[in-house]
Amino acid sequence: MPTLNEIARTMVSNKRGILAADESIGTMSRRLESVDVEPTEENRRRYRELLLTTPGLSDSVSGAILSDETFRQELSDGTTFPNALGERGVLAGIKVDTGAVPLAGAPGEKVTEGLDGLRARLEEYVELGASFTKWRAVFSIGDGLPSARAVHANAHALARYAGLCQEAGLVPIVEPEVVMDGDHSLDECRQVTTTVLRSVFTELGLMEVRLDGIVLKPNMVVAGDACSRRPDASEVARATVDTLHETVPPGVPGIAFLSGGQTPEEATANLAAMQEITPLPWELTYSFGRALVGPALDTWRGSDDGWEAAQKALSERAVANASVR
Ligand code: 5MM
Repeated sequence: MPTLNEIARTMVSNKRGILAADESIGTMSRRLESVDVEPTEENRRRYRELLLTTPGLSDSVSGAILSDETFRQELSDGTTFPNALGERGVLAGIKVDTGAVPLAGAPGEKVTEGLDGLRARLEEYVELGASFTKWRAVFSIGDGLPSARAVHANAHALARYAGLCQEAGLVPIVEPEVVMDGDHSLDECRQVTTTVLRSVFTELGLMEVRLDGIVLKPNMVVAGDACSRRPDASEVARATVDTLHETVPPGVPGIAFLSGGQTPEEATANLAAMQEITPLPWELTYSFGRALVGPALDTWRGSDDGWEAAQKALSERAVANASVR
């Protein structure tokens, strides 16, 4: 049995990254509707089959994060999704949070739930073939936001989740996302990301989570999507790496960024600019969702005729991100 550290290092090394295909049923249904595909269980399954059977996927992708629905589904040939990934040399991951809900007393802010019964769910996911897990907390930047209580509640939940996963032999991806929505500057994003990451690592420490057995999945430090000044890739890279140096202990094996609404090209360029800053104590790679699968979904549009072209579109993005080192 590989150790937590060995699994974590496999997830972030050798130029490979992690495919985030764990959209909840609601999010995936909306994405299918956006390309005129009926949001049925079977269409969600077909789309995930398309992504995960892409030829050569394991050259650039070390692991794929799935949702509970997909984890229990099968390819057309009857192989379960976790087994199909294993056969292709890709680790199977499972999103185990149950979503973000409004946080009491904190208007406009959310706390991620899913701790109740998590120990038993993790045991089942291990049986089904999971090697790692994911939990995402979201933080908005705004007037007085994020509040101290939202930062603390979410960091505490992330640490409790991470502890339970390690107890079950699963590597937790710890995903605190400061979202891009808003007109905040790069510097404001940097300040909030610093506060959030400091709180997350304080809580991980209190919970005695082994830092060599996690993967951190943060946002890049970028300006809000409505900010008039658009920092270039070198500014984003410098601000992000400086923030990580201030907050992330060197014992963490790797950092796999979310894309957060950046275009595929922006996300790749920002990652490439970070790879030019050396030396770094951690591996830096990608765990993109939309920036990896967006072009494939747009190409497929539910048609069997578009299947191969869609797989090629995914492959191109994965290779582009894996080639930046
Ligand atoms: C793929 O989307 C993930 C699940 O989102 P919901 O549970 O809200 O449907 C999401 O956590 C994703 O893994 C991260 O946000 C990274 O995706 P992006 O598109 O930001 O790279």
